Amino acid sequence: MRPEPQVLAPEPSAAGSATAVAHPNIALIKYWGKRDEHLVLPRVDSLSMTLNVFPTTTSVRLDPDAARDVVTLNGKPAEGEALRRVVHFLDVVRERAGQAHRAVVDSENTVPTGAGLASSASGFAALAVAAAAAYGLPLDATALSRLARRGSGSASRSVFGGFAVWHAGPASGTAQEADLRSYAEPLRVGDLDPALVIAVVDAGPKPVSSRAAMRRTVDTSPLYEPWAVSSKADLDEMRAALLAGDIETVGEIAERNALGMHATMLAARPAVRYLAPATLTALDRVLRLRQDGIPAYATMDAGPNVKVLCRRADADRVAEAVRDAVPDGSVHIAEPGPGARLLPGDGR
Ligand code: 2P0
Repeated sequence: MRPEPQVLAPEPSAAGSATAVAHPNIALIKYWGKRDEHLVLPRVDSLSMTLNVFPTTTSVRLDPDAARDVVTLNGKPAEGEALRRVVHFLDVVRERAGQAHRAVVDSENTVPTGAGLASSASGFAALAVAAAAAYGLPLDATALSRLARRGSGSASRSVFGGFAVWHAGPASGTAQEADLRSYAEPLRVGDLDPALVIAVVDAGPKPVSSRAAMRRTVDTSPLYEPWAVSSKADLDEMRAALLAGDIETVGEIAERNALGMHATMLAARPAVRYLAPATLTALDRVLRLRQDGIPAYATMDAGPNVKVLCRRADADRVAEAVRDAVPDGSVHIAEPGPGARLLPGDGR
């Protein structure tokens, strides 16, 4: 599998409007912890696979007469923290473009309602590509990744299809240097033919936002620093295993990296626990699959859902094995998907 040569970079849009689509990504080496909240600079490098399911489609139209941004998410007016984050992101774009016009943003996200799967990665990747085009910022893929990062860290990786690494950037030096050097780039991998089986555990809303949970973990967990150190080694080993097309080693590293991340949260004060009983049942099923000779490895993010990395040829069997672990949820099979792109014209 080859990395995409480049993401379709937006052309400056004379019309002041653009529509873009982006897909979520799942990290195999996790992003957990920031060193700069304002610039969204992470403490560790991370590595992910962009999915071919659950796209977000977002249109941005400049409105010279409007006094404020109007944001619609899945047909409903955005409010509170969701609105604040989009307006803040548009402010970053406006400052770069030297423009003051407010915008009308309309975003449709296809993640099943209540699935608890992160939509901020696909959401801010699509918004970055659409807003850059609408405001006439001629950004290449690297600059779009850097920009998407300002909305949500994981969005920097959804700018690219397939596998991507997000560089944390230098820990010392000026903020400007750090900002410039923290972006994702596509990663060359060997012959893997992977799938991610997503077991959705229906457990209601998150107890703590990932942003707040990260902060608490970095500030209070005695296990955070050791995990961050081991994550560096995990990334180096993961790169080699991906290049070699060695799905067993890729899976082993991904699973230990994710469990380690959850250990850092469990040791935070007070603890952050996203894993639910059904999560552990699903993990047992994954272990049993391995005992039966099927290479299947689990990863979990800031929620109870389990994503199982396996060979595409084994995905149906893996899906069957985890289905009864999530009686109230659903199971989906995803493969590597495309990077963020502008849709032609201004339409959907
Ligand atoms: C990841 N997660 O690497 C990690 C693993 C969750 C667990 O990226 O604060 O929504 O907007 O930068 O990107 C979730 O964090 O956080 C996330 P912000 P984001 O996928």
